[in-house]
Amino acid sequence: MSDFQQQKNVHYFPGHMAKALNALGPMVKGSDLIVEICDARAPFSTRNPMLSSLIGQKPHLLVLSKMDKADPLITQAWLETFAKQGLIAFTSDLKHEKVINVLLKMSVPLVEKKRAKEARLGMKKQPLRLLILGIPNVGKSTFINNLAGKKAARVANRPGVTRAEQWIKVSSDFILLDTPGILPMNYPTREEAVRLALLGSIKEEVLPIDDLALTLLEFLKVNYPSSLKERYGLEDIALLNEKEIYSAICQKRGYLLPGGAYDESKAAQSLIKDFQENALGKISLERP
Ligand SMILES: Nc1nc2c(ncn2[C@@H]2O[C@H](COP(=O)(O)OP(=O)(O)OP(=O)(O)O)[C@@H](O)[C@H]2O)c(=O)[nH]1
Ligand SMILES: [Mg+2]
Repeated sequence: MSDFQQQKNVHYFPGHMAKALNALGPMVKGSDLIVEICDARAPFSTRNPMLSSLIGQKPHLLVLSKMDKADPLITQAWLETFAKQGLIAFTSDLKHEKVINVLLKMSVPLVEKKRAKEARLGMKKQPLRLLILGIPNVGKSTFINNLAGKKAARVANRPGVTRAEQWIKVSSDFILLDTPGILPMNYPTREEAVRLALLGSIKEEVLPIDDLALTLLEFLKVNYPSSLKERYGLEDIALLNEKEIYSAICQKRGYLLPGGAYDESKAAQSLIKDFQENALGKISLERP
């Protein structure tokens, strides 16, 4: 068994996923609209395909977070793909854009039934109860803060949810569960696990950093050669193998070990950091 397989077994023991999903049942039950968040740079790996069976017929909206970090053309292609699947989705920079208006607009078709029922019963329009769901690090808390802001008023517990959880009144349209539901990760393949680690959803320590960087480098070489060229001042990237690219980075940056050999580990680390901080530009790791 490879190191990764062994680690995988530690982190993804059987039954874990079903248990984690089932635990979300009461939260789902108590809400009107599920807001699933995934990372726009890898909307496949950062979603859990089991979610749809958990939420059944509940209205469901998908947010592709970190728009500011993702390749805009690829994000657009993802949105079109989701639209074809009948899944309402939008993308956002949750750190800098207010989401309430887009949320309001997107939720209209999803809650027609609820609104029709209220009208039939002569009831006033009730605020929608939102539940935020997503795997680790996709932006769930940022989304909640974005909506609720600092002035968020806490409203009483509602039946069906754990006492520790509070509903926050956002506006006359929305109330929000203050704790997001953490979705378990799908059992990732090695390739998916690398992406999840690069995006911070799996602890980087789970995979050797040199492996992460090498996979990233191979990917960038094929998909974003000009970003590599520009960032590190490289020529004819197609003619260089990975080791030669590392050497070139070390040379440009002065990453040398005592004795003068190239410090490839340092080049690997800075490659990952550059990707994560968008020093290589807007990069998506998965296309539809
Ligand atoms: N650039 C950018 N950063 C974002 C965006 N959304 C979230 N982040 C950042 O991503 C990181 C994770 O965001 P959180 O809101 O803590 O994610 P979470 O899903 O609550 O994470 P856990 O609680 O660990 O599961 C933080 O550093 C956020 O600032 C976004 O749209 N754009
Ligand atoms: Mg959080």
